[in-house]
Amino acid sequence: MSQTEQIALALGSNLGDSLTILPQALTHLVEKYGLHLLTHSHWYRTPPLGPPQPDFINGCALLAMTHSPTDLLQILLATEADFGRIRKGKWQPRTLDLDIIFYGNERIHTPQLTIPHPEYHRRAFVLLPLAEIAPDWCDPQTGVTVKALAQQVDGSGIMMVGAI
Ligand code: A4P
Ligand code: MG
Repeated sequence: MSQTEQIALALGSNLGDSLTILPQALTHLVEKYGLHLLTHSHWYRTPPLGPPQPDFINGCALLAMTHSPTDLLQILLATEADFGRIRKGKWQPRTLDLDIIFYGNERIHTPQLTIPHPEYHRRAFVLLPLAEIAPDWCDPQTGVTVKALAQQVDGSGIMMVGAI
């Protein structure tokens, strides 16, 4: 059995009933795949980064599990598919996007997986919810805390919408 790792997950949705889909996706990860949910953030309505498309609902969660990074990615891709995600190309509206931000203290660079997530440190829609639940988590590459990164991004237009 591998050792237990803590992971930080970013969740996003801008198609369908996003405020129902996101908490259901967390329940799915627990009930179908045995991941242990430690905590999750509030849900936030966020303006789209990139081409014009509907606003997103975003949030973050901390989970514990013994899966390897590649097994975890397969679980996340299968969960996205279970929630009706159809891949039509980059930056298309989606019912569910699950991105691994941190996997313990590991740094991973393979064709399939980059951890820490390569863009998270620029994205207010990840950093604001993540700073709620993991302000002191240090980026394994730079040593900078989530709280410090969150203070450097422009969070205008981002609104908390959901109850915990
Ligand atoms: N992959 C590599 N590293 C990771 C990782 N750390 N976590 C690979 C998860 N996946 C990772 O993902 C494509 C492949 O990335 C995966 O199969 C895996 O092998 P995808 O979800 O199909 O691709 P995508 O999401 O369409 O493209 P991309 O580049 O991941 O888009 P982003 O960067 O996720 O951006 N605006 C707001 N406000 N909120 C959002 O959530 N999201 C996007 C999508 C654009 N604008 C947004 C939001
Ligand atoms: Mg993704």
